[in-house]
Amino acid sequence: MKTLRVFFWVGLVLLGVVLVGNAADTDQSAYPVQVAEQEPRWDTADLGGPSATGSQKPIEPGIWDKQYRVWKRTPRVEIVNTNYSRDQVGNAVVDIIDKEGLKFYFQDYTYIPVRFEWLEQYVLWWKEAMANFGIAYANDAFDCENFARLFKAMLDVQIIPIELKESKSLASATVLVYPKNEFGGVGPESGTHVLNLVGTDRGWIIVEPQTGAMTELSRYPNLKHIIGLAFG
Ligand SMILES: [Ca+2]
Repeated sequence: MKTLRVFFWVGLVLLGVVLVGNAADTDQSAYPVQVAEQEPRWDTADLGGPSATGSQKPIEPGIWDKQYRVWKRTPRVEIVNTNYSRDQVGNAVVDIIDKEGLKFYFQDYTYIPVRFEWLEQYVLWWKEAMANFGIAYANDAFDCENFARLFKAMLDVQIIPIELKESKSLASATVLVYPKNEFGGVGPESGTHVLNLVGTDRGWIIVEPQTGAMTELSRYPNLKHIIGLAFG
């Protein structure tokens, strides 16, 4: 009987250990892990912001041209035979915006404009590509700066087939702005907005990549609210 009693107590203690262990495991695996709010330890420019919204038509995937049964390429880029240094680009844009404290980001040294008619064709292709590829607004996940970066990247890549004697890139930039006034179906809104700027033989052209709207930089209704420009 004594042996049985010892087994009973040992069994009870082991059961207790198992139960307590399980309870601890449950606590440790609790999801989601709560992380205390932290103050950011870096300086940040607000690079995003609310942007155009609106219901989207159902997307037809692919950029297959049903009429010609081919993948539609971009219209071949037509460049202007003029080189601008980054200083010339910056000064020309500053003269038009005429505002203190503009921020410029240049990664290259020499820039070439495109023909305005080509830009018009490219924007038409871009609008069709957006519809066919399903490039659509999705809150922060794909909003103004995402549209602007993709528009710029797709435009910049057009230079690759062109034989160039010197190192240069297309004169295109993303523009960070406070959208105080409506332009191209976007705004007015609080926060910040990002859209595109392209150098052409008819001057600097603002493009709203979400809608394809275009205007001369000097006529852009938020000209005085531009914060900075990022060139390639
Ligand atoms: Ca975003």
